[in-house]
Amino acid sequence: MSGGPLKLVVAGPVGAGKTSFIQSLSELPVVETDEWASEAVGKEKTTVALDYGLLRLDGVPIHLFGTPGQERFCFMWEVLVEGALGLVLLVAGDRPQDLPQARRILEYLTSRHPVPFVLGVTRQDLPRVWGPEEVADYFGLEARQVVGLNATSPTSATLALVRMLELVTGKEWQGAW
Ligand SMILES: Nc1nc2c(ncn2[C@@H]2O[C@H](COP(=O)(O)OP(=O)(O)O)[C@@H](O)[C@H]2O)c(=O)[nH]1
Ligand SMILES: [Mg+2]
Repeated sequence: MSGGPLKLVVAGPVGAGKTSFIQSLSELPVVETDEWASEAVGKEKTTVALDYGLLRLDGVPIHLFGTPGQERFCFMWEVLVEGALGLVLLVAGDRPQDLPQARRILEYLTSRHPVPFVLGVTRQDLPRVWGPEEVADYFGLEARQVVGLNATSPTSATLALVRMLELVTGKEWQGAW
């Protein structure tokens, strides 16, 4: 992992947990660009441009960029994914109705820039949500590529990040690479 700043992109539908995930991992206060939503997105404010956070792994800075969830901002997704180390695509386990949109985002991004990705199913701390196995079936992905998490928990978010980095490096995490 060398050559230029390391960038990780977090994508997914509105409400998937992107901003929470970046907040859970970032050592800096997250720069948010939330604005009043122009669509009914189930919350008043939503990310319009991007979220930015920073974390260090073994001293190596990793820049975290969260993409806006609304599809009218899809041109931003592409800009962000270019040159990224990896992609974390999030979908909320209690919003199966968002799975088709999550699939569209994934296909949109990976068809333009082949990038290693992990699919994160958030809200695993809540009862009666879709688990990673069910979502893996829906996407036709291997179990390894789909991870359940609570995006609001730093420990849980870190484990999802580790899975992503294992996929990127092809190595298992031993406490260091
Ligand atoms: N219980 C629980 N709440 C979550 C989880 N992820 C996100 N949330 C909450 O869901 C709401 C939307 O999350 P947010 O990070 O803003 O989603 P975004 O639109 O993808 O950036 C917030 O109120 C979060 O606190 C999770 O894994 N578990
Ligand atoms: Mg957000």
